[in-house]
Amino acid sequence: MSRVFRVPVATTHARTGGGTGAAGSTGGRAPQPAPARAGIVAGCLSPHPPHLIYAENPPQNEPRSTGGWETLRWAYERLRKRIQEVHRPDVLIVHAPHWITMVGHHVNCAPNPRGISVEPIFPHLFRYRYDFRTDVELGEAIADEASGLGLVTRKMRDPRVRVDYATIGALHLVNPAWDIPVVSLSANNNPYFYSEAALEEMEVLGEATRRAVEATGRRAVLLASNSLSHLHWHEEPELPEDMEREHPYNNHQYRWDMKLLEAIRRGPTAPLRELITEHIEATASETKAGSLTWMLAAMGWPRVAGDVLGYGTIIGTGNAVVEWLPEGSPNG
Ligand code: 2X7
Ligand code: FE2
Repeated sequence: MSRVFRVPVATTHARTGGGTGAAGSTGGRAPQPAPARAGIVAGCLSPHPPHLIYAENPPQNEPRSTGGWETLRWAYERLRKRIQEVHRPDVLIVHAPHWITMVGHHVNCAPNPRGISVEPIFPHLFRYRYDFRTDVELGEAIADEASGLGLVTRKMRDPRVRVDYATIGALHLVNPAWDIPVVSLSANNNPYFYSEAALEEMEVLGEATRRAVEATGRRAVLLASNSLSHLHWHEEPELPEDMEREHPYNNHQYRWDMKLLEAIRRGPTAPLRELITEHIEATASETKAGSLTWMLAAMGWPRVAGDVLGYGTIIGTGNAVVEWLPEGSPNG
């Protein structure tokens, strides 16, 4: 296990392992910065459509593009800067709708997932080689807390299981250097079997996540890997990144996304509980998988406004990059 998982709470922000782990051996050097606060330091809505990574042309992704979807990619650029410079997390915890588990909630506890992730509908856009570290101690703690709260939970330890593109997409877009350990959570797909969204369990998973983060003393950024309105075209242009063809699926979908985003920008978050469900019913929103509800529940439905960094459509679906800070955050 890496040293970063064992350092005391007060130094956990030094994720790159540089200076602070050696406290006590610094001799006459300049004093260390004030210890960073542990806990959930930010929550982000971080959508994963494969088009965004395709458009970025990172070396890990095989297909090449000429760009596209810039407003969303620039929003991610700003989010990355905040994560690097302000939040400085020990760990990124991601809940993703395309790691679907039929029974219960699974936590990836494989220490070093490696492989190639392929988007099944858009394999011409996303064939991505990944190789990252898991914060196994925190992953296990989340699974234990979730079991203790009555959720069916599984620690997934098989390194051969392919990591889905919604997990990889959100993680790459917030941290393309992959230098922050990860915990990834599956989406139990029960909501898709019932006409009503069944989000109550996500409240419990959120509570379990918060307890585990606090018990292990991590500084965590949470990622809800969801698109918003979720109807998309069945045909794509010859050039997938032809932006002349990109626009909302229809005005109904767009207006509902704006209704949700206006409420997010207004704050507080508590009214979103109801509104997320209404938005799902109106737009087939991908938040039905529960990632957004999990994240806001983990943050205790804070009495804050969310910062919408950008909105754009991808093959007709609505996507927003949003950051929430916890109540009373020094960075608020
Ligand atoms: O997974 C997705 C998505 N959420 C939205 C648009 C297009 C493709 O993949
Ligand atoms: Fe998706």
